[in-house]
Amino acid sequence: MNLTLYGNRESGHAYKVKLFLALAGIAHRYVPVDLETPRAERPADFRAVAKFGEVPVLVIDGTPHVQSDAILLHLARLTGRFGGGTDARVLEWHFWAANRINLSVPNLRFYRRYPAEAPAGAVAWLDERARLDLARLDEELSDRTFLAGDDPTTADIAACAYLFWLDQIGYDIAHWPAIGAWLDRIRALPGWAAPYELQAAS
Ligand SMILES: N[C@@H](CCC(=O)N[C@@H](CS)C(=O)NCC(=O)O)C(=O)O
Repeated sequence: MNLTLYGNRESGHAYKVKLFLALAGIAHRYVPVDLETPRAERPADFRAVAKFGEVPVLVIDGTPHVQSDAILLHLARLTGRFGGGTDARVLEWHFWAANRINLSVPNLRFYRRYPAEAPAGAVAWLDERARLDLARLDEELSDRTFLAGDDPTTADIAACAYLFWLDQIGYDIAHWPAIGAWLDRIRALPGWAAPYELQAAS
């Protein structure tokens, strides 16, 4: 497979894809995209493949793939790694993560960094929702090793990404000990590296 990943070091969504490739030991080209450049002025090669104008985009043998969860599941089906992309429990966690923790935590992180851009009431709403989502995840992880059982799957990769940055929103991981232990298990997987390490260039 010939792979090119378009990402950005501040994007946890791109980190998910980079992390899958790192954990699976899959060689690829990484192209950082400057997201501060207006969409219409981003490089032509990126605009040509980015259906929704966002990172990540993973181009596989010339075919662009977008939406991090869809990319993870596609990679799992292609490689047979991290759950294989078809298990019902894994799919449930992908949809939960997309709708809950990967909505609340990334947006809260963004508005904590750029408070002037936050619509009225957004930070309070996101803070409440992020705490609910973290509590739910913590409860789930209290009795098992990974989200869908004993082995790591794409669901873990999808749900963990932004949680390595909880300190950036002023949260102390000690409040969610099962999540902390789960993140440690993910850190221990061969090939793991932190978000800013994996997507070093901005
Ligand atoms: N649902 C998408 C979200 C992707 C997304 O929000 N990407 C952000 C970076 S984290 C982006 O490219 N923002 C730049 C822009 O919207 O112009 C996914 O999971 O891939």
